[in-house]
Amino acid sequence: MTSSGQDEPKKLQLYSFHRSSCSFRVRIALNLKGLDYEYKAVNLFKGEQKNPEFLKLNSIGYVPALVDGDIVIADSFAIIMYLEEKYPQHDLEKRAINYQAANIVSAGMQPLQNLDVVNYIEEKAGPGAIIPWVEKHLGKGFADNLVSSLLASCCSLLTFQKSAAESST
Ligand SMILES: N[C@@H](CCC(=O)N[C@@H](CS)C(=O)NCC(=O)O)C(=O)O
Repeated sequence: MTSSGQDEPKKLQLYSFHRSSCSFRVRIALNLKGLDYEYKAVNLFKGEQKNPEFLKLNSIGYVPALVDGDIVIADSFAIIMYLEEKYPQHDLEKRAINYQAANIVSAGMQPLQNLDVVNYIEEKAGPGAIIPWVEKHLGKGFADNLVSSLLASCCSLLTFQKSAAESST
């Protein structure tokens, strides 16, 4: 209870695996925003994402999942959008560029290398078959420095806005 008699807000909880790129991006966002959270480890190599307790949070069996009081959000992109709306830091234009870069990675690249996919390909096409598959799909996403150019344009936008603001004062 706080001194005004209200319940203390509960600490955010992040269900995460240290090797999961989807979890990295949420940890990065939480840290950039300076938000304190409780780390709940889910070991994908031990299959803990399939434990009934975790499936109650995310029935598809993927990390990350964020618990904010009664709210459960189980998708890195949705979590980051939620955090930005709840604790806004950026203008619309910068958010749009960031969402584009994030979605290329989270929809066009990462899902193609998920454990389920990798194991399935290795099972059907044999050991090592996964390597050209991953190279192909990572290569597409990183072609022409697509993601880095987007992020660089976002940074130059920031620099431009900062210098415009400085010159108008
Ligand atoms: N769209 C989801 C994808 C989540 C996802 O694919 N998580 C991977 C780790 S990066 C996972 O939990 N994989 C477990 C498995 O394949 O069994 C997100 O961005 O959060």
